[in-house]
Amino acid sequence: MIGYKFMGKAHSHAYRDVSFYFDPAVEPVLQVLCGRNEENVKEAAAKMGWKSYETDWRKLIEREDIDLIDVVTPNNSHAEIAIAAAEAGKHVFCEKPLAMTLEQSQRMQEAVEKNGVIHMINHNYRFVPAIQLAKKLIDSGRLGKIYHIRSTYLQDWIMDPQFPLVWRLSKEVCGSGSHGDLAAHSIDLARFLVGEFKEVNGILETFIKQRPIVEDSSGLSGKASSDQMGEVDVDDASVFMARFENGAIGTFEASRFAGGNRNGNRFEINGEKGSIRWDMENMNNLEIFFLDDEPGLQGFRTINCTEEIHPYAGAYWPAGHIIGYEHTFINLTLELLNGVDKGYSPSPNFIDGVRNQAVLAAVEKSSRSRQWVSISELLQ
Ligand code: SOE
Repeated sequence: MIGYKFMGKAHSHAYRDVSFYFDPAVEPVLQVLCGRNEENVKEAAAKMGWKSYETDWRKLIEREDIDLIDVVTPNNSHAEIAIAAAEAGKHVFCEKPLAMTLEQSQRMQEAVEKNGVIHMINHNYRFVPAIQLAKKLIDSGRLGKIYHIRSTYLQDWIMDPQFPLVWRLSKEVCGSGSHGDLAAHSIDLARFLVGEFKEVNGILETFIKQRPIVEDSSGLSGKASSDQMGEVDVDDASVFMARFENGAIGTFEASRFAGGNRNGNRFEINGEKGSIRWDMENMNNLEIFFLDDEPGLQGFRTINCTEEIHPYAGAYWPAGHIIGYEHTFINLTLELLNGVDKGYSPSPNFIDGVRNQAVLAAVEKSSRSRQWVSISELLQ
């Protein structure tokens, strides 16, 4: 695994725990952790249970005792590392968004396909039992034809204008701001549940255009190191409308300026026979409304998806004993390991990553041109 901060911790925990709760077809071995700063990577490896460490990812990729490379670095190195890993015959698991641009993501897809390696991208929210129930209800027709998705992914961690210029606020490192970081998750859930996007029309906005420079910009917080200011060249918020191939329409809002929302990943989907609602901060529950319920008793009911009948839930605790954020990574890791064993790339994989990147790029283009942008035209 290359990188060891927030996502590195989540992935490491999942590798360590997956065999505790499930019986994956292959066992993960935490062989090598890689990071540029020797002292820090050594300490992280010891803490998170990795057997050894490297300070140069190219050396890591050359090693013969590695089957899979997990990329949890900032977005500007995903493509280079993933392509090199694929060319060295290693399976690749990559953080989202897949790349900085659509073109880069397409090269990543080409590389994994050409080299016949397994690939997957980390959209962990698909692996929440309540989201699996949402998928089952929609696929089995219980909601009928889908009319609407109303999706928001709201955070508030950079509202203070004195919050420093960390890496997530630099286009050179990230490609985009809340758009690629947050809207990418909403796009993935919409593709998973509603279907493929047809066209989009959106706005990206940066509210605070300059921020204090910070010496170590690698974290998600920190104190400004001087009075010197630097330019914020990514969006603080992204808002867009969408039409789907199947006729559904949607609205999407991703923001880091939605005060009071710490990780407000939420959506509502309305179909001809019913509606569903989900909120990450209450992630074990799915709210469901059926139009054919008895008149006078109609209303949203709350299903607590902790019973054994729900995917993944049975591996953890008795019904009603909820699971959390970290378990979404464990569930995803189970699928990744089974894919590696059986020789297929579980969804969401790099093909999903490219389609996601196309929607991100289309919204960016629309924000610049103030026009609707078709996804299939970008993918040509
Ligand atoms: C930070 O904004 C972040 O950790 C994202 O990078 C994750 O993908 C998201 O799930 C939670 O917020």
